[in-house]
Amino acid sequence: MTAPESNQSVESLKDDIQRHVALTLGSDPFPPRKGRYYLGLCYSVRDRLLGQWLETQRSYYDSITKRVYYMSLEFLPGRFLMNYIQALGMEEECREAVRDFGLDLDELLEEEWNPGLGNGGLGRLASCYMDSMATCRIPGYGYGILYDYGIFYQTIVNGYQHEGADNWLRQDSPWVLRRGHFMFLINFYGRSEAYEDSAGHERFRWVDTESVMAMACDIMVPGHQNGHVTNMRLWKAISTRDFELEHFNRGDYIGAVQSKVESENISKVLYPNDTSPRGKELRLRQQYFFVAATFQDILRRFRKNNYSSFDCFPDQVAVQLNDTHPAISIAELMRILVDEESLTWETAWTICQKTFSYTNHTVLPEALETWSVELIGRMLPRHLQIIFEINRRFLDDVGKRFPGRVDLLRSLSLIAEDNGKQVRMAHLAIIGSHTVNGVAELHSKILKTRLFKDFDNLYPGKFTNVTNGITPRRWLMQANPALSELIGSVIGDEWIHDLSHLSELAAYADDPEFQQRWQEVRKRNKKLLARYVLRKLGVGINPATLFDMHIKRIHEYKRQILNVLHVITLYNRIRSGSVAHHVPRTLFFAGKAAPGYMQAKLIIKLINAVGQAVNGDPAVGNDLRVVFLPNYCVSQAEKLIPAADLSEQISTAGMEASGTGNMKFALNGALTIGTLDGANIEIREVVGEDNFFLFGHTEEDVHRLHSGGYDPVQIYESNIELKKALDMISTGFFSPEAPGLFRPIVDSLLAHGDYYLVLADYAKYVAEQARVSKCYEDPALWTRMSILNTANMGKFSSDRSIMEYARNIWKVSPLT
Ligand code: GL4
Repeated sequence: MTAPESNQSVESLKDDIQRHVALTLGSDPFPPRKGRYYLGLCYSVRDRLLGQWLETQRSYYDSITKRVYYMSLEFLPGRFLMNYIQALGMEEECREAVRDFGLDLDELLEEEWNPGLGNGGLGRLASCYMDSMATCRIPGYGYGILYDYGIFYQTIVNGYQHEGADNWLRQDSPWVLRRGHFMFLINFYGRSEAYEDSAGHERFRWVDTESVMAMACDIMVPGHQNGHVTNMRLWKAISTRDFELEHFNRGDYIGAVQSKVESENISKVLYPNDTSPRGKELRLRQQYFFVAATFQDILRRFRKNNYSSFDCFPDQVAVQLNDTHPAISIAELMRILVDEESLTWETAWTICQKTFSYTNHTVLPEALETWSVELIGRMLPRHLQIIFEINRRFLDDVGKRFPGRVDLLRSLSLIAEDNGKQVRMAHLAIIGSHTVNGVAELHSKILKTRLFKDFDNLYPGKFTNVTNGITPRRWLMQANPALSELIGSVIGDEWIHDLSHLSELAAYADDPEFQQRWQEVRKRNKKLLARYVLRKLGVGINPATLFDMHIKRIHEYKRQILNVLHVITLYNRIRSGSVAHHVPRTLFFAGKAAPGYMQAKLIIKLINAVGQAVNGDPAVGNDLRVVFLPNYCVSQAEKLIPAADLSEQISTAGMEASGTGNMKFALNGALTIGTLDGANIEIREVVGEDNFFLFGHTEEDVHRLHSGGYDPVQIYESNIELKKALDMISTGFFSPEAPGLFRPIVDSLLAHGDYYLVLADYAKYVAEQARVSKCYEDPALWTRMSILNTANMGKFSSDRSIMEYARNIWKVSPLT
């Protein structure tokens, strides 16, 4: 762009900002204030995107292509403003415009609240996929719920997690476009009624229901500088008019208002459990609410396209179920096709199986969703009937193929009987879909060989793998501008669209000048983070130390405890002077614990208590620091990851389905210490064994140890350093005011069998950490390893994942 044009566009942007401050917000533009000008900028950027968005949506209709519906109860998009600005290629323009008002763009960006509409990896993955669908021009939509309250706001009080309300919509978000004219009626409860149609066939209808309205709220998801803007449609519950009238007619004004409020509760709050659903009625209501609204929208579009018959439905519609949370879709589509569209059961079932595909995101037994037959029968009586009929036909079929195999019928049935009758949502999702995928090679293998072995035998070829990915736009370009610029200066910017180009960096891995520039960028990022930590916690940290990060949800399988045991071990070594010299480290922990997960909350307290002891001990000085950063979220991750030297990916092998934080770190040049779990295995494959710190038992070892013979107490007795660390925890060294406080943690390891094999991996972990320190002492070696990590991460772009889904599962091509 030439200079005069650019001046012109800066001037018109400035005019727009002030116009929005005055006319949209009704505020005085003078003097320029941060909060108002932030919003003025948001509206000005939004204006520039809306045209592209309308154009994209129109192009779908013009080309009548097959569309993808990505259904997810969670999204974690992170802040939007910079994402939009960069997608439009107007960063310089924006910087200049706000600078002219005496403001700083980076400060304005901090005004934006994070939309916390997800728990962790699963929700963030959905947002990376939206970004890639837009950038790869895959025609599609994201569907979910617009929660009023996102994931709780975490504060740390006296070392304990406290949960606060995350009222992110308190001040209307400029990014949420409310579509008051797109409202659908959603039914619940009531009963299924049999009747005879004119041809004398028995049919069913759902009657005496209670209802609520679903209102569409849209958020734009732009592709990177390609003019393509995908829509993310989130539903908000609105009370129905007739629902209120019924009460008004009875003169019950307060009752009418109360029932209005109650029905709107559906979209009030996100359930804060990661990998452990609770069978709560409101949660099932959320699931059906969003499923029913989405299918009405899908059918509305399908009908608009002049369809000739429902047979071509799967040629127009691909629905991806993000975990089992939307799996009730399968019963809902059957209900629509059979009850409302009068299709035969067989035709309807064929359409269903051709339409749906399902992604499994976890093998943890506590995470596999089930709903009691009683609850589904009460809330969704017709759906329960349909589920029973699906099951009856399915088991009939299995029975014919494998006569006499009662065990098989029991293991495959949609209904589990051992704990009261429960519907297994994963089984429904598997049999109602044409394809089921895991999210990393090992995870997909475990699905086929362990968790869903019988299904894999029954349906050869149905199970497949799509390894997760992350968007390089947010996780490198936006989060790490300094590294992006350095990369761009040697290999150009093509990596932004095609991450495999990063491999060209490998040629520079040993180049002393490039190495120095690489180190400077990393040093700068570490300084920025140190400043952030000082601002947030009032704690000073030294950017020259090794930055070691363990940031993710707090869960026993992710083994924050193993890391803590290492920290205590280092602490003891420093205090006893048993190591000649020590590589100074700063340990970063961040992550939320589910509010009802007591052990995880106690782990947070332990991390903080160990931090307090270590940081306050003059014998330690600068050699070891521990910080716990409260309220981990997308924006905080964007600050932490570019400053990391070491990425902790130390889950018990076989338990982390994939992980995506592991990818973000390696992409930004951190080295990984990790187990052979999830996507770690594939990361190690591409970055090379020499550039990855590996330790720990394999998934097969874990399986064997779980089958019997594992004795953590014997390990404890025979390892002096381990014993000392555990004894300090259990005898109150870190909790002198309440010596027994951390007993439950030590009990889980010694008295209760150490299910997550922390003790089994301790010695190897500590030894590998020593190797980490040794490598860090050789800057040329470390920098080379760091460059080679970034250079080889091309595979983990979410563009690659999305194109695999598009080609192999959805059968859609990018728009031209
Ligand atoms: C998760 C997995 O735990 C995580 O390993 C994976 O990366 C993510 C996205 O596939 O999905 N499953 C659930 S449940 N929450 C997750 O974060």
